[in-house]
Amino acid sequence: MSIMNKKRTRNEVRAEMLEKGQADNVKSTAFSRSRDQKQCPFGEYGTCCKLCALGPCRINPGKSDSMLGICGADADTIAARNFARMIAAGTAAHSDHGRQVTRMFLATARGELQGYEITDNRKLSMVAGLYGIQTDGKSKEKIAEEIGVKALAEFGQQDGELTFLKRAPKKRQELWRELEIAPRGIDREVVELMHRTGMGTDQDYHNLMLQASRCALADGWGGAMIATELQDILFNTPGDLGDTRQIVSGEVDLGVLKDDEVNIVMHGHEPLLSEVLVQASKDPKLQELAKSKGANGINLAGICCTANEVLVRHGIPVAGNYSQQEIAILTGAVDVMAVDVQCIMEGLMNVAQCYHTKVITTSSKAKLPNTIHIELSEGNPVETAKEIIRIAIENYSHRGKVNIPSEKTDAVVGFSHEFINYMMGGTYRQSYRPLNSNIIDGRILGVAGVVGCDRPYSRDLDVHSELVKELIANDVLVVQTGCSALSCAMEGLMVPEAAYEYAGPGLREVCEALGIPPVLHAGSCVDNSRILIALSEMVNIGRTQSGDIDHRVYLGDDISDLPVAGCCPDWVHEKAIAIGHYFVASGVGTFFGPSLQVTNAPGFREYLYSGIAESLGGKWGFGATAGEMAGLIIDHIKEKRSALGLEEQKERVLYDMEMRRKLEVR
Ligand code: BF8
Ligand code: SF4
Repeated sequence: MSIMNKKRTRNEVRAEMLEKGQADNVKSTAFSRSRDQKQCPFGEYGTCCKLCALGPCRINPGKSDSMLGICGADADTIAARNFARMIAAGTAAHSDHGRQVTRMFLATARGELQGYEITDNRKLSMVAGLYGIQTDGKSKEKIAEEIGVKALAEFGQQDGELTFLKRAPKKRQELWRELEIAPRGIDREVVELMHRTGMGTDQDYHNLMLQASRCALADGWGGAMIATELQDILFNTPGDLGDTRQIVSGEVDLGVLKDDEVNIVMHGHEPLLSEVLVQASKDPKLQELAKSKGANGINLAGICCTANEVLVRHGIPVAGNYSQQEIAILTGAVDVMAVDVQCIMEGLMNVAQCYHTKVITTSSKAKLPNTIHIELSEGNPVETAKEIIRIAIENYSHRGKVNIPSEKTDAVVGFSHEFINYMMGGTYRQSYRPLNSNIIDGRILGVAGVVGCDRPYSRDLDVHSELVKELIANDVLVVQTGCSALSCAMEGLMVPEAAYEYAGPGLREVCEALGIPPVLHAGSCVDNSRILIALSEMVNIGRTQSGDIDHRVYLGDDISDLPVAGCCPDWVHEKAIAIGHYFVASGVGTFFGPSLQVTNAPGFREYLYSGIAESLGGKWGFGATAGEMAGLIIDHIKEKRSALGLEEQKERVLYDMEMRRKLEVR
């Protein structure tokens, strides 16, 4: 396996494809539109309010102390309401995904749905245990049905607490209860936050952020976690395949598209669609049909988070991340792009119209004009998948000029919480103990979760890999999800060899011993919930059964004590803000860039960057560049280390301009 199989930088490839687009009469792409759009400073700095028809009211940068909206709202209130509404929207997105998965899970358990089955028995019994379901003598379908009923009820629950909160360290749970931010029901927290951010309701941003925290926690420990766990039961936990455990490898980047095969690109988020497409594509009749049309086979590739889902479970190749969705079509080789929900650019249609590509929508929640709509059937999803594949096969012969860049990279992926546990200790001694002890002895400085979106800007350096390379050079183990993970995979950071090339000596030694990359791909954006569980586990093993500290592995009693950080270096979607805030409310220092839409609200901004830590332990931070974010993360981890009394063994490896220049994007 080579990490050096790229001839050109991603920027060069992109430039060539965008030129092809121009020649093919594509009017615009996100790259050209992002040059044409001038961002409004009021929105960018967080102080535009359009909550009511007296506005929009805008607080002028520089005059924010004196200016007020017509109702009297100040810059801090306006920015806080905008911020909180993003949290509500992000929570709604992940949780509605979780709800859909739960509905399909329940239908599968009841035998009402063909194409899915209850696959991961280990996770089935673990989740049953959490819900207090007695499993003795029951079939797996019966257990799953009981789980499905309980999980579905949590969306509409009015009182009490979400079940998965009890997976957090005890001290964290107590803090949530003390602050009265333990989420009661998923939908309730979203609705209440929407209510409280409306005109004339909650105008104390401290109070508002309490509800924003409760809502975000309903995402991370609720909707998103339910999505992850039930998807795992249906489709297998990445890296944990019943009796065998193995990580998978896959290829990433435009070079995965094939000249001589029918290319179907799956784009969106819910693996309900992509999983049945994977199954259906193996149907010998469809393979035959493809051959009869002159194609050598059927090639599936993913975009965005649904790509992550099938990459980490099956090694299905990935054509790209968010910013690459239009570029995939520019190759002229995409016969069908099948989409479900979230992060689907409306601009796809303009591009697709210049090619033979058919865009097929599959969810009643997300239709695009001038596309084919084939609803993912709630009765027989495999039939829907076959229909989509047949359309792609029929469309194969309509291709015009095709130009598929040869560039692609290998990635070793599938580092679920369960697999990390196993890889550290083997089958009989599964544990995070080796991770904690490597942190204590300084081989690993700490752990950073680098997650989220990527923006369609042309740039010489890729912000994700630039940041991650600096972190691993400083012995920070990196765990990734979302489009950021795909960016680093495309830059060759997810193969074991990357440890030799980029990791600091301590981290390199650990990676070498375990045969793992220094950057671990844990899945899609809802799979950030896996990171919450991993962090809880790092805390929980610090004490023995009887409650005594085990000094060999003790890293504090709460997530907020751990030498870890979160980062979303290139956020786009509101979902990223919801994720950021559930990490903060879980006790993690979380750093975003290259903007944060709170700049011109000094009181609220300072509250997010420091004041909020007094109650939640976690806080927000902002860095405009990869270097700034890396610095903030490393400083934060070092602060946590010194609070734990861990001796500092080394200085930060600073990436100066010279070193940055050497980090050329492959
Ligand atoms: O849910 S990372 S651009 S695809 S929002 Fe969207 Fe952002 Fe990508 Fe995944 Ni997550
Ligand atoms: Fe203006 Fe207040 Fe209405 Fe916002 S809620 S638009 S600040 S009047």
